Amino acid sequence: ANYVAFDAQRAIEYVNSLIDSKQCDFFIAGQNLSAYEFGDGNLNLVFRVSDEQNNSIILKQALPYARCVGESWSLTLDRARIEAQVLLNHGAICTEYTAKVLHYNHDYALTILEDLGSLQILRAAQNNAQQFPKLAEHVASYLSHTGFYNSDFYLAAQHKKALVKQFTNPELCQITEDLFFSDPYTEHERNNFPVQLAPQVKALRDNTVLKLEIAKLKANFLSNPQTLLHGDMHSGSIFVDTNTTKMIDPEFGFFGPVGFDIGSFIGNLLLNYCAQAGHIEEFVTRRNYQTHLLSCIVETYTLFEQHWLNFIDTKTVDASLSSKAYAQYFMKNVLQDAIGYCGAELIRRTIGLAHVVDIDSIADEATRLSVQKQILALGEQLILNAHTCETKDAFFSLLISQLN
Ligand code: SR1
Ligand code: MG
Repeated sequence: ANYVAFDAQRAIEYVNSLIDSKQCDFFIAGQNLSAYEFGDGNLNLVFRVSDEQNNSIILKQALPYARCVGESWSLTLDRARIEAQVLLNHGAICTEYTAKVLHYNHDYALTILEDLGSLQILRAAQNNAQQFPKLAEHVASYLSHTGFYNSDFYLAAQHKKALVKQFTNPELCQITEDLFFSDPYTEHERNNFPVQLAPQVKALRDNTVLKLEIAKLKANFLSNPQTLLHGDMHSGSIFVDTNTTKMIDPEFGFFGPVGFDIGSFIGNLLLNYCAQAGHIEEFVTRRNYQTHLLSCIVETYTLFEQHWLNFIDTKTVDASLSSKAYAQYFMKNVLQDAIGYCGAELIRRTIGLAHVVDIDSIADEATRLSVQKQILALGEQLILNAHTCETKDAFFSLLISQLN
C-alpha cells in the first residue's frame, strides 16, 4: 500500500480491514466503529477508534512532516517504526510501564496501541497539583531495567551493535541535537522567547564556560551509544493514575547516554516546580506541592541508581565490566550527564522552539517572566556545576541550594 495521511473515516476503514482479514483481536466483527482525531502533540495524528460497547484503541500515524511547524519541516516516516520497535523492546523488559503495541503497519507508518485514556497525562495532572505516590518508583524501575538490559553490561557486543544499527534514528536525533544544544545558544528563527528575556539569553550565549559544557553534552549525545533510550522523557510522554505509570511516544528513541532520559524526566519535574509560582497562590500549599516534587526527584534518582548498581553487581555478563570500581565510575558519569541534560532541558524549554504548558499557561506576565528567569538560572547552574557532583547527595544539595 502507498502511504496516505488518514482522517477518521480512513482510520475506521483500516481497522475494519484488519477485522475482515482476521488480523485484529481487539474488536469483534460486525460492529459499527467510530473514530475521532485528538492529537495535540508536536508531530503525529492520533485517533481513538471505538466500538459500540466503548472498547477502544489508539491509532497513531506519523505525518511526513512536523505537525507543529507544518509541511515546510519534512520528517521521516521511519520514526513510526522506531517508536513501535522501542515500545516492543522496552515492553518485553518492562511490560508494566510500557504502552502495549497491538499492531504496526510500515507502509502507512501507523501503530495501533492500547487506549490509556482512563489515565491522565502527567503534565496535565501536575498542572493541577496532583500527586502520584508510585511515579518515582515506576519511572526509576522503567529507566533502570530498560537501560541496563540494553547496555554493554548485559548484551553480547555483536548483538548490541546490531541493535544500535536497528535503532539508528538520525533525523529525530538531529531535532534533539538542534533544539537542546544548538538553537538556544545562538540566534535562530526556531527560538521563541519574550524580548524581556533578551539580557538573560545574551548572558547564556556569552558564557564560554557554559558553552563548553553544552558542547560536551552534545558530543556525548552524538557519540555515546550506552543504551536504548526512550529519547523524549518529558511529562507529556507519561500516562499516570494512583497505581499506574505507562510510558508512551518513544519516537526519539536511539542508543545514547544513560543520563539523558533520567535528566530529561527530572528537568520536567523542575519545570513544573518553578511554574507553580504562577499557579498555586497560597504559599503553604505551593511549598507542600513543591516539596512533593522535590521528594519525587530524590526518590526517582535514588532508586534508579540503586537498581543500576544492583544490576551491575548481580547481572553483568561481561566479566571485565563487573567490578565495583567500574560500577562507581560508570554511575558517577551517568549522574553528571543527567544533571547536565536536566539543565539543558530547562533552558531549551524556556527559550527554544518547544515550550511546556506549565510555564506558558501562567497568566500573569510578570510572574511568568520571573519563573522563566528562575528556570534559566537553575538550568545554567546545573550545567556549570554538574562535574562537581560526585554523589547523588551532592546533586540533591545543589538542587536545594538553587531552589531556595
Ligand atoms: C519538532 S519536535 C519538538 C519537541 O517535541 C518532542 O516531543 C520533542 O521533545 C521535541 O524536542
Ligand atoms: Mg511525543
